[in-house]
Amino acid sequence: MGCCSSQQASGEEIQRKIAVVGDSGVGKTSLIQYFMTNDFDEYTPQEYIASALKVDEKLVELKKDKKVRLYIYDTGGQETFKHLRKLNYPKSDAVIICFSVENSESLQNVKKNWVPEMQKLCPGIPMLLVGNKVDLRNSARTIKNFVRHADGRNMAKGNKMVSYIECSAKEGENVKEVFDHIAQVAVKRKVIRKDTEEA
Ligand SMILES: Nc1nc2c(ncn2[C@@H]2O[C@H](COP(=O)(O)OP(=O)(O)O)[C@@H](O)[C@H]2O)c(=O)[nH]1
Ligand SMILES: [Mg+2]
Repeated sequence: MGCCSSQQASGEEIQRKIAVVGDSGVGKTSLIQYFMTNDFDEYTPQEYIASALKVDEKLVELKKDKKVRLYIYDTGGQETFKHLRKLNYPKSDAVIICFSVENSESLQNVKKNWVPEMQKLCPGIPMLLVGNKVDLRNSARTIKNFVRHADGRNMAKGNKMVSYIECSAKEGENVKEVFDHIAQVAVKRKVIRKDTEEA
Protein backbone atom coordinates (compact mmCIF):
# COMPACT_ATOMS: atom_id res chain seq x y z
CA MET A 1 0.00 0.00 0.00
CA GLY A 2 1.33 3.42 -0.91
CA CYS A 3 0.97 6.73 0.79
CA CYS A 4 -2.45 7.27 -0.70
CA SER A 5 -4.09 4.00 0.27
CA SER A 6 -6.82 5.71 2.26
CA GLN A 7 -7.88 7.76 -0.73
CA GLN A 8 -10.37 6.58 -3.27
CA ALA A 9 -8.71 5.36 -6.47
CA SER A 10 -9.80 7.51 -9.37
CA GLY A 11 -12.75 6.05 -11.22
CA GLU A 12 -13.70 3.85 -8.28
CA GLU A 13 -17.21 4.53 -7.13
CA ILE A 14 -18.50 4.13 -3.60
CA GLN A 15 -22.07 2.84 -3.43
CA ARG A 16 -24.30 2.73 -0.39
CA LYS A 17 -27.79 1.43 0.27
CA ILE A 18 -30.06 3.65 2.35
CA ALA A 19 -33.43 2.56 3.75
CA VAL A 20 -36.08 5.17 4.54
CA VAL A 21 -38.73 4.04 7.03
CA GLY A 22 -41.44 5.48 9.26
CA ASP A 23 -45.20 5.52 9.62
CA SER A 24 -47.44 5.94 6.62
CA GLY A 25 -48.07 9.60 5.77
CA VAL A 26 -45.11 11.12 7.65
CA GLY A 27 -43.56 12.39 4.40
CA LYS A 28 -40.96 9.77 3.40
CA THR A 29 -41.79 9.77 -0.31
CA SER A 30 -41.99 13.59 -0.40
CA LEU A 31 -38.59 13.86 1.28
CA ILE A 32 -36.97 11.54 -1.27
CA GLN A 33 -38.81 13.18 -4.12
CA TYR A 34 -37.58 16.63 -3.08
CA PHE A 35 -34.03 15.34 -2.83
CA MET A 36 -34.26 13.83 -6.32
CA THR A 37 -36.05 16.67 -8.10
CA ASN A 38 -35.87 19.78 -5.87
CA ASP A 39 -39.62 19.87 -6.07
CA PHE A 40 -42.53 19.23 -3.71
CA ASP A 41 -45.73 17.90 -5.21
CA GLU A 42 -48.66 18.37 -2.87
CA TYR A 43 -50.81 16.37 -5.23
CA THR A 44 -48.62 13.29 -5.36
CA PRO A 45 -50.84 10.66 -6.96
CA GLN A 46 -52.23 8.15 -4.53
CA GLU A 47 -50.67 5.17 -6.31
CA TYR A 48 -47.24 6.80 -5.92
CA ILE A 49 -47.85 7.40 -2.21
CA ALA A 50 -48.83 3.77 -1.72
CA SER A 51 -45.99 2.36 -3.83
CA ALA A 52 -44.80 -0.89 -2.35
CA LEU A 53 -41.11 -0.44 -3.15
CA LYS A 54 -39.27 2.29 -4.96
CA VAL A 55 -35.52 2.63 -5.40
CA ASP A 56 -33.97 5.96 -6.38
CA GLU A 57 -30.31 6.59 -6.99
CA LYS A 58 -28.30 9.76 -6.77
CA LEU A 59 -24.64 10.69 -6.67
CA VAL A 60 -23.70 12.74 -3.61
CA GLU A 61 -20.45 14.66 -3.30
CA LEU A 62 -18.99 14.22 0.18
CA LYS A 63 -16.04 16.49 -0.38
CA LYS A 64 -13.88 17.39 -3.33
CA ASP A 65 -13.25 14.29 -5.47
CA LYS A 66 -15.11 12.00 -3.12
CA LYS A 67 -18.50 10.89 -4.29
CA VAL A 68 -20.93 8.26 -3.15
CA ARG A 69 -23.82 6.81 -5.12
CA LEU A 70 -26.83 6.39 -2.85
CA TYR A 71 -29.47 3.77 -3.54
CA ILE A 72 -32.49 4.99 -1.61
CA TYR A 73 -35.18 2.44 -0.69
CA ASP A 74 -38.69 3.69 -0.01
CA THR A 75 -41.55 1.43 1.02
CA GLY A 76 -44.91 2.13 2.57
CA GLY A 77 -45.05 2.12 6.35
CA GLN A 78 -48.09 -0.12 6.43
CA GLU A 79 -47.99 -3.53 8.00
CA THR A 80 -48.84 -5.02 4.60
CA PHE A 81 -45.43 -3.99 3.29
CA LYS A 82 -43.52 -5.59 6.16
CA HIS A 83 -42.63 -8.67 4.11
CA LEU A 84 -41.20 -6.39 1.39
CA ARG A 85 -39.06 -4.54 3.90
CA LYS A 86 -37.84 -7.92 5.21
CA LEU A 87 -36.77 -8.89 1.69
CA ASN A 88 -35.25 -5.57 0.67
CA TYR A 89 -33.81 -3.88 3.73
CA PRO A 90 -31.14 -6.36 4.86
CA LYS A 91 -27.66 -5.20 3.79
CA SER A 92 -28.67 -1.54 4.09
CA ASP A 93 -25.70 0.60 5.09
CA ALA A 94 -27.72 3.18 7.01
CA VAL A 95 -31.36 4.05 7.67
CA ILE A 96 -33.32 7.28 7.83
CA ILE A 97 -36.17 6.85 10.33
CA CYS A 98 -38.84 9.49 9.74
CA PHE A 99 -41.71 10.87 11.75
CA SER A 100 -43.81 14.00 11.34
CA VAL A 101 -43.56 16.83 13.90
CA GLU A 102 -47.32 17.30 13.68
CA ASN A 103 -47.95 13.68 14.71
CA SER A 104 -46.60 12.68 18.11
CA GLU A 105 -47.77 9.09 17.66
CA SER A 106 -45.44 8.79 14.69
CA LEU A 107 -42.57 9.76 17.02
CA GLN A 108 -43.61 7.14 19.59
CA ASN A 109 -43.68 4.54 16.82
CA VAL A 110 -40.01 5.25 16.11
CA LYS A 111 -39.17 3.60 19.42
CA LYS A 112 -42.00 1.09 19.37
CA ASN A 113 -41.73 -0.17 15.79
CA TRP A 114 -39.04 1.28 13.56
CA VAL A 115 -35.91 1.04 15.69
CA PRO A 116 -36.65 -2.61 16.66
CA GLU A 117 -37.58 -3.59 13.09
CA MET A 118 -34.42 -2.09 11.59
CA GLN A 119 -32.17 -3.48 14.34
CA LYS A 120 -33.62 -6.91 13.65
CA LEU A 121 -33.20 -6.67 9.86
CA CYS A 122 -29.78 -4.96 9.99
CA PRO A 123 -28.13 -5.39 13.41
CA GLY A 124 -25.96 -2.42 14.34
CA ILE A 125 -27.13 -0.26 11.43
CA PRO A 126 -26.56 3.49 11.92
CA MET A 127 -29.91 5.25 12.30
CA LEU A 128 -30.62 8.92 11.56
CA LEU A 129 -33.81 10.36 13.05
CA VAL A 130 -35.62 12.87 10.83
CA GLY A 131 -38.57 15.05 11.89
CA ASN A 132 -40.55 15.97 8.76
CA LYS A 133 -43.02 18.79 8.00
CA VAL A 134 -41.44 21.47 10.22
CA ASP A 135 -43.10 24.10 8.01
CA LEU A 136 -46.39 23.19 9.73
CA ARG A 137 -44.94 23.90 13.17
CA ASN A 138 -43.24 27.09 12.00
CA SER A 139 -46.39 28.50 10.46
CA ALA A 140 -48.89 27.28 13.07
CA ARG A 141 -51.45 29.91 14.02
CA THR A 142 -53.05 27.84 16.73
CA ILE A 143 -51.51 26.05 19.66
CA LYS A 144 -51.25 22.44 18.73
CA ASN A 145 -49.31 19.59 20.23
CA PHE A 146 -46.39 19.69 17.89
CA VAL A 147 -43.39 17.53 18.62
CA ARG A 148 -40.67 19.83 19.96
CA HIS A 149 -37.10 19.82 18.78
CA ALA A 150 -36.00 18.57 22.22
CA ASP A 151 -38.40 15.59 21.98
CA GLY A 152 -36.79 14.47 18.72
CA ARG A 153 -33.31 15.01 20.08
CA ASN A 154 -34.10 12.94 23.19
CA MET A 155 -35.61 10.15 21.09
CA ALA A 156 -32.45 10.02 18.98
CA LYS A 157 -30.22 10.04 22.04
CA GLY A 158 -32.26 7.46 23.93
CA ASN A 159 -32.15 5.02 21.02
CA LYS A 160 -28.46 5.49 20.16
CA MET A 161 -29.24 7.10 16.84
CA VAL A 162 -26.47 9.09 15.13
CA SER A 163 -28.32 12.45 14.99
CA TYR A 164 -31.61 14.26 14.81
CA ILE A 165 -32.46 16.58 11.91
CA GLU A 166 -35.70 18.47 11.30
CA CYS A 167 -36.71 19.28 7.75
CA SER A 168 -39.49 20.22 5.36
CA ALA A 169 -39.91 18.71 1.91
CA LYS A 170 -42.50 21.37 1.22
CA GLU A 171 -40.04 24.22 1.78
CA GLY A 172 -36.97 22.24 0.82
CA GLU A 173 -35.53 23.09 4.22
CA ASN A 174 -32.66 20.84 5.40
CA VAL A 175 -33.43 18.11 2.83
CA LYS A 176 -29.93 18.19 1.38
CA GLU A 177 -28.49 18.09 4.91
CA VAL A 178 -30.40 14.87 5.65
CA PHE A 179 -28.92 13.04 2.67
CA ASP A 180 -25.43 14.53 3.04
CA HIS A 181 -25.40 13.35 6.62
CA ILE A 182 -26.64 9.84 5.88
CA ALA A 183 -24.12 9.54 3.03
CA GLN A 184 -21.27 10.37 5.39
CA VAL A 185 -22.53 7.99 8.05
CA ALA A 186 -22.98 5.16 5.54
CA VAL A 187 -19.50 5.61 4.08
CA LYS A 188 -17.89 5.68 7.50
CA ARG A 189 -19.68 2.54 8.58
CA LYS A 190 -18.30 0.46 5.71
CA VAL A 191 -14.75 1.34 6.72
CA ILE A 192 -15.42 0.19 10.27
CA ARG A 193 -17.07 -3.02 9.09
CA LYS A 194 -14.17 -3.77 6.74
CA ASP A 195 -11.60 -3.16 9.45
CA THR A 196 -13.40 -5.58 11.75
CA GLU A 197 -13.61 -8.24 9.04
CA GLU A 198 -9.91 -7.94 8.36
CA ALA A 199 -8.93 -7.99 12.02
N1 LIG B 1 -46.83 20.62 5.02
C1 LIG B 1 -46.10 19.58 4.61
N2 LIG B 1 -46.71 18.48 4.11
C2 LIG B 1 -45.94 17.44 3.71
C3 LIG B 1 -44.53 17.48 3.80
N3 LIG B 1 -44.04 16.29 3.35
C4 LIG B 1 -45.11 15.58 2.97
N4 LIG B 1 -46.26 16.24 3.18
C5 LIG B 1 -47.64 15.78 2.89
O1 LIG B 1 -47.91 14.67 3.72
C6 LIG B 1 -48.64 13.67 3.02
C7 LIG B 1 -47.90 12.34 3.05
O2 LIG B 1 -46.66 12.49 2.38
P1 LIG B 1 -45.90 11.23 1.76
O3 LIG B 1 -44.58 11.73 1.26
O4 LIG B 1 -46.75 10.51 0.79
O5 LIG B 1 -45.70 10.32 3.08
P2 LIG B 1 -45.20 8.79 3.18
O6 LIG B 1 -46.43 7.95 3.30
O7 LIG B 1 -44.39 8.74 4.44
O8 LIG B 1 -44.40 8.48 1.96
C8 LIG B 1 -48.83 14.21 1.59
O9 LIG B 1 -50.10 14.80 1.52
C9 LIG B 1 -47.74 15.24 1.46
O10 LIG B 1 -48.10 16.27 0.56
C10 LIG B 1 -43.91 18.67 4.33
O11 LIG B 1 -42.69 18.80 4.45
N5 LIG B 1 -44.75 19.67 4.72
MG1 LIG C 1 -44.63 6.94 0.60
